[in-house]
Amino acid sequence: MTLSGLVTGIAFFHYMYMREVWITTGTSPTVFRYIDWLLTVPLLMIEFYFILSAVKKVSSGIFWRLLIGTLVMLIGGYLGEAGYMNITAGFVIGMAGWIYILYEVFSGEAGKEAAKLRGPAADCFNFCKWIVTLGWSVYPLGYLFGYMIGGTDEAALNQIYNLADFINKILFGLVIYSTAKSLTPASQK
Ligand SMILES: *C/C=C(C)/C=C/C=C(C)/C=C/C1=C(C)CCCC1(C)C
Repeated sequence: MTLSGLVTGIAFFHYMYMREVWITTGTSPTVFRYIDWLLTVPLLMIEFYFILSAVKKVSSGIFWRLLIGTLVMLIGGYLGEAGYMNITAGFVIGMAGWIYILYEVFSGEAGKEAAKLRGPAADCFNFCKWIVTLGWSVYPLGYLFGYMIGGTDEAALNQIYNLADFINKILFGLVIYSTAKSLTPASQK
């Protein structure tokens, strides 16, 4: 719950800055967005590790692999968006990082450990897994429509990224909240 609070709190502050950049310059607040993602996405990844480690002993390799996937995904995306790398190359590297994360949560050690669980922790892991698959698919779509299909469209890019952040950060928090509630003994509620 603390992590979810941090994620939405950090995003709140960055959105204040991003709003300012958009209003005063009319350009995409790419640097602020990636600083935000670089902080909040690893926190969401730690969440996967915590869901598992709350109910069983798991290796920290899960956390490190998810972190590596996150860094590859975000660094690729940033280099492409900020113009340090070809747009398509940045996209391909970003996609590779995301696919690596999906592999870990579906079929890697994290996925295998989660498959052995039952009850609220298992439901939570599964729900979060689908957020990372379906909810997160909106980001590469934003990149595609923002830079690759029909030239650069910063307004579309920002609308899609804003919507994705809104859905994904809040939904993750709500799932964790409902799981924490189900795992809390009645005497402590
Ligand atoms: C709270 C912020 C979140 C959950 C941000 C997630 C960002 C992504 C899943 C970004 C993914 C990208 C790709 C899969 C390929 C193209 C480049 C990115 C970085 C937009």
